[in-house]
Amino acid sequence: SVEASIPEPQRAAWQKFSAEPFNTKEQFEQEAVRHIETTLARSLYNCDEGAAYGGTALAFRDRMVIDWNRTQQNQTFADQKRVYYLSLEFLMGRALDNAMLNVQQKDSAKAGLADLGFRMEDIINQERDAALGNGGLGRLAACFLDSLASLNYPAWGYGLRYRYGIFKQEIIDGYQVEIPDYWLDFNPWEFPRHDVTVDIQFFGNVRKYVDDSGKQVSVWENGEIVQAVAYDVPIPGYATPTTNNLRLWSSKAASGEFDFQKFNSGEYESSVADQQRAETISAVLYPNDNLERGKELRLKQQYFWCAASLFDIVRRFKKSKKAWKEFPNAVAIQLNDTHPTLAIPELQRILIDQEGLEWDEAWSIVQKTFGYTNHTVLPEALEKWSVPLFQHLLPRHLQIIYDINLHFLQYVERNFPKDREMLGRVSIIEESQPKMVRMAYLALIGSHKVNGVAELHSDLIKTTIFKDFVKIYGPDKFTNVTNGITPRRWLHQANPRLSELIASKLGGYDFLKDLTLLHKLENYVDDKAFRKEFQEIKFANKVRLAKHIKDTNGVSVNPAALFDIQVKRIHEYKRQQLNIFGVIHRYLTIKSMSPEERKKLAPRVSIFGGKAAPGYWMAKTIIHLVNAVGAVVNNDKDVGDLLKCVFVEDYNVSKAEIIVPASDISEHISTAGTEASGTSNMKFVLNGGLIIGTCDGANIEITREIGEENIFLFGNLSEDVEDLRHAHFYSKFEFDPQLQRVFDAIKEGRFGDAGQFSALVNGIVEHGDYYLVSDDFKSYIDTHTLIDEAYKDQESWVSKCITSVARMGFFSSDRCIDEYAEMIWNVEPLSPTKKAKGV
Ligand code: T68
Repeated sequence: SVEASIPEPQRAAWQKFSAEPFNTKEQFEQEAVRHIETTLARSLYNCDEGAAYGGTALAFRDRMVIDWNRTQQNQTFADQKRVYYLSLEFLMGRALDNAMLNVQQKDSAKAGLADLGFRMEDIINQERDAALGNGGLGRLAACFLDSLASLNYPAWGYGLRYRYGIFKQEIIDGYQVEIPDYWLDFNPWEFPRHDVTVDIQFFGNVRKYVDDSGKQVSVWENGEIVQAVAYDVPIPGYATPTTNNLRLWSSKAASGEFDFQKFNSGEYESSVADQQRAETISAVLYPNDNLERGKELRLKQQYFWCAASLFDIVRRFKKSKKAWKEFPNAVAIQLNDTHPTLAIPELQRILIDQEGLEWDEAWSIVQKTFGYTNHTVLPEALEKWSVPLFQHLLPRHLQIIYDINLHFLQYVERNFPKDREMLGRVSIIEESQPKMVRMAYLALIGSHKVNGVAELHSDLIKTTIFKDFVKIYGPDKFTNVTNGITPRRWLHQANPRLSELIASKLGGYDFLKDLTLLHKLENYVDDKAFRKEFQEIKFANKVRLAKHIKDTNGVSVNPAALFDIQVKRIHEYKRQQLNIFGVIHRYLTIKSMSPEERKKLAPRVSIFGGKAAPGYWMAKTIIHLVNAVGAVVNNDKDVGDLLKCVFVEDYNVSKAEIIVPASDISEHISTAGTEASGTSNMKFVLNGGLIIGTCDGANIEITREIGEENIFLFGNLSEDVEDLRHAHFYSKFEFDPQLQRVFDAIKEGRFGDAGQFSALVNGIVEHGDYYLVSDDFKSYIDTHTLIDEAYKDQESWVSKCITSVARMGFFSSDRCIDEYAEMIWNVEPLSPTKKAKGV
């Protein structure tokens, strides 16, 4: 055991003074005040909310560290297989509220803070979001970390410690403006490990020679070295002592003699410049979602992070002194999209160049170790890197990739001798000018399982981008793991009153660990008191959002109106343009009505939010149109409360926690076949909102779970998309008159200079309407009419909402992680040691 390795007298001394986690209000206060007075050097007389946040966070950090150390020791000694989740993005949001809830000490802290003169909510709001991600992919990684810890899996996350997270969005005169997000001023949640460093090489050349035993050896040398420094973030599980680790790498100049010489020979400035160039690698998160732009610095980020993580994983494995063939029994590595694909040739390189394994033996270890998750079929999002760039930056890896490809193509040739064209189609190297490395193919070939993130998506990858590979490897290499969300953050934390109401009926909070228990709520669908409380909670959440909108946009919205929300990254495939055209249609309809007719209408608030990639001009145009429409509609006396249109600035995780619980209807309206899964759809339904959506991504499974009668589906199906696109080019189009009326209003300049929006309209009218907005428009607005009617019948509406919540158990990320563990990783949970205590 751990203890037995330490001599008795020392053990006794350690145990006597070892830290204990606090469990009461008084103990919390003692810890918080100590930190405020010592760590932060403040006092009763100058403790503002920022300092109170600091003291609270540090008190919780200390508490988590005790369990964290214990967990790491426990996992090391248990020596079970571990999971490593490699993701270039972890969209964590705020940590304090989550930490308080997961260690179940929020009540102590709330009472303690009240004693000290502070309100919990104000303290929580002091924290900045850790926004190291773009959208769904990054937030999925964060939900997975929460589930891995909550389910006691021995697991680590590996990522990059960006100095700048996703930009902060400001709306100025209706346009998006990006502000850098420098978030590390005060980050109590990370532990710099200046002793955990890895030297990472770039550029250089490969020298080959034959050694004494006659073996070909490759040495990658004369490159430039950058140092990776580890920063560790504790990830507390819910209601368990298990506290896992998220290791983020930061880049700095290698402290070699070279710099020292430069420094001494008076080249101070160029030595500082080297320093800064090295630090650039982990400086900034690329702000594109579902788009790859082939920038050299991005490839550098990817290799830097993969190489540091693999070095760390291999170092840990080697301490166990096991044979290399045991590696896949000790290590499972999951690739979150193709961003970490370089980990595949990197492990092969370590095994053959450094550890001296034969190619085949090494490759078999590699394939057993990796699993690859695909998150998109959009062609513009599939990663490709130019061969010349690769050759320059990572010459040895390019050779290894060519060798992987050679072995693979020989295998294909043997098995499909008649299909010569297949070789070109499936080659990792695309024979273009310049040649390109297709990362998704490399990820697939180097992994033992490939999964999509919702059923439709997992089917689509098998019939489109990976069709040939299904023939080559057979269907069993491909599987589906439908995405999920953590109910801790997305129910308990974001909607505490709903969580409490559910707990009161289900006899406690067990549903937060087993979300399928929600099914028992169906017994309360007709319970008057329950329904009333459920509605009151929704209303209170809408009041909270209305206040946020008033404070930030200056627009008053009526909380009794139907809140219709679309918040997600702005992208043509997600079709915020369809939504805003629908809003314009509604506005024009209201304008054309008599005052008597208007009285029969259901009041609406259309709420938009989301960031556009800074270089995505069309997405920025959509934001501009939403704001331009809002400026007109919100100030039109004819309209009043019947319609408001607002754009919530700077949508992020902490804003989502306010917005999601306040929706009546949310929009998940991507062109069928384009949204791999979607995860906010799950969040909205879990919080008692209904959704309008296309038959796409996880909407389909949500429908299956909650029932067709509880969702508003519309639009064309994915199997018809190809033909519809084709038709736009080969037949003359008569647009739906209602959509035509919307376009006419824009062209007349009713929302400002029409020229600003012409590209958006022309994309549909003249350039083939790739996202099929015109094809789905009628069905979309007809469905909104149904929604208006349904909302008027509040009794049946509430029944739909409650029934839906009760049937959402499937969409917990806990279910999802258990599926990965069983089907892909072959790992078991490790029961935590009972008591959190030092060595
Ligand atoms: C999203 N992908 C999918 N990508 O769009 C969404 N891409 O359907 C799915 O639910 C979610 O992943 C989780 O599976 C993204 O969010 C990116 O953010 C991204 C970032 C960089 C490069 C490419």
